Amino acid sequence: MPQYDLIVRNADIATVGDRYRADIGVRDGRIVAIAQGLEGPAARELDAAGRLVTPGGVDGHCHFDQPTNDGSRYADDFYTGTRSAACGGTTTVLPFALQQRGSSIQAAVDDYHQRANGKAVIDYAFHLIVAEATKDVTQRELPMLIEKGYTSFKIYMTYDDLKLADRQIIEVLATARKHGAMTMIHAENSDCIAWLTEQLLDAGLTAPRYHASSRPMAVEREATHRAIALAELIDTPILIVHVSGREAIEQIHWARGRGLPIHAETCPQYMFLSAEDLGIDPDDPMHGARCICSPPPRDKANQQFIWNGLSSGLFTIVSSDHAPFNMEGPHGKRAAGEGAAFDRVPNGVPGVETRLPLLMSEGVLGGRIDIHRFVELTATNPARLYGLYPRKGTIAVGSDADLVVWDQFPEGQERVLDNSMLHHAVDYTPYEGMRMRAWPATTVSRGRLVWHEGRFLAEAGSGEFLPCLRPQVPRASNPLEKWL
Ligand code: DUC
Ligand code: ZN
Ligand code: ZN
Repeated sequence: MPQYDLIVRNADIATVGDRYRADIGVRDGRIVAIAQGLEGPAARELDAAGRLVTPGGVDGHCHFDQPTNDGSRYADDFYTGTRSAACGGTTTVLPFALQQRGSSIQAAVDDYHQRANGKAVIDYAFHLIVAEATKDVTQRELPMLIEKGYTSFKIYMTYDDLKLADRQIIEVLATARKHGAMTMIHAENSDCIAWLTEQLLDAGLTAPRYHASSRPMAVEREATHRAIALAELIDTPILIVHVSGREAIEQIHWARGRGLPIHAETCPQYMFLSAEDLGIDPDDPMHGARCICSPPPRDKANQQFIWNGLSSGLFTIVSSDHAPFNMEGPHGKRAAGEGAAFDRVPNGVPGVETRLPLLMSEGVLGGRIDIHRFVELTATNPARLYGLYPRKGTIAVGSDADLVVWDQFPEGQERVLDNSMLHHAVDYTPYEGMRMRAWPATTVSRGRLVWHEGRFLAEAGSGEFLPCLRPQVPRASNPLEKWL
């Protein structure tokens, strides 16, 4: 019997701390040896030929088959969503089990398992969305679910059917502190958005580009500051999700200076899109709807602030916030009708497959971040934050054999991004036409080649559910003061 199921030979291995040339031996889905000149035999050998090999990506924020209540429908289910992730080098995803108001979180978890079961092609864990923070939820359900491996939850400061009042946010944060969970916060001021939206609609300003006017940076800045203040009061870590702009970044920088355990996520849409992408195409007034997401992409100058936050260490993770709606058909961006006002367009952009290639191309090969920071932002830190490290997020003996072997394209031979190259079920990509300097040649998920030489190879249902441990980050800024 061969000693290894797979050996990846001549890998240029990059982790957060190291870079070296070695062979990687895999047995039963795990890395069991890393050495130069590893002796076989192996059932299969893959020659990386000196190419860069990074840990499989961990996408800490994506939406697949999430229930909606406005007639829209997410284009990707767990099969197409995880297929797309795998083809873009991601081997673990964390989508959201959404609590419906009037219902329990357990019901949402049960429903979401049904949706994932038999479909996912790579491993997955669930975040919980807490839409109603009753006493039963904060004192019974969340503690019970945390014990079962659902150790992170998202709460919203906006969206009428999801938003929590400050008092409820405090209750959730206190539960997170007591039981060691991570709270992810969508930080935008709901009342400001409602008022600005009303003014814009009253003035007849309904086109997609007014989405950005209805949610300016101050709206995000205020809510980010408030979230930080509430987390400081409870003395618990939080993650501000999808940070879009320099004004929110300033708040996070300020909080870090105070020693507060505030973590921050950003997404490719804030590095590569701008408010101009919401602009009007004379031939299709809905064209800009493809880039409607919240918070919205900002002015072009803002992109540099995001890059600065990535290189300086301000951002903890880069996620896709993959929220896939088709442009065509009755359940996508036009669900409220042709020419519907911006506030009725489903929010979100697809990006689970392009997250890693974009950051490798423009971040690492573009000289903005080094390869170690790339690994930290896209794999190691999300795994740590959500209690999956070191099983996921690194290349080490004992870790799952989740790997990406990279192709790089020299100047002049870049691959031009086209939606037909992608494996999601969405009819567009907001990054159409971008010149890619790198793309995964092979993705390995628990020792299986799931993407190789341009072919998707995994079986529906071969991904496994991952119960999460507690976040591996400091639990409080002042752990000596245990007053809760
Ligand atoms: N904003 C969110 O908060 N979630 C999904 C997509 C989006 O744009
Ligand atoms: Zn959000
Ligand atoms: Zn989201």
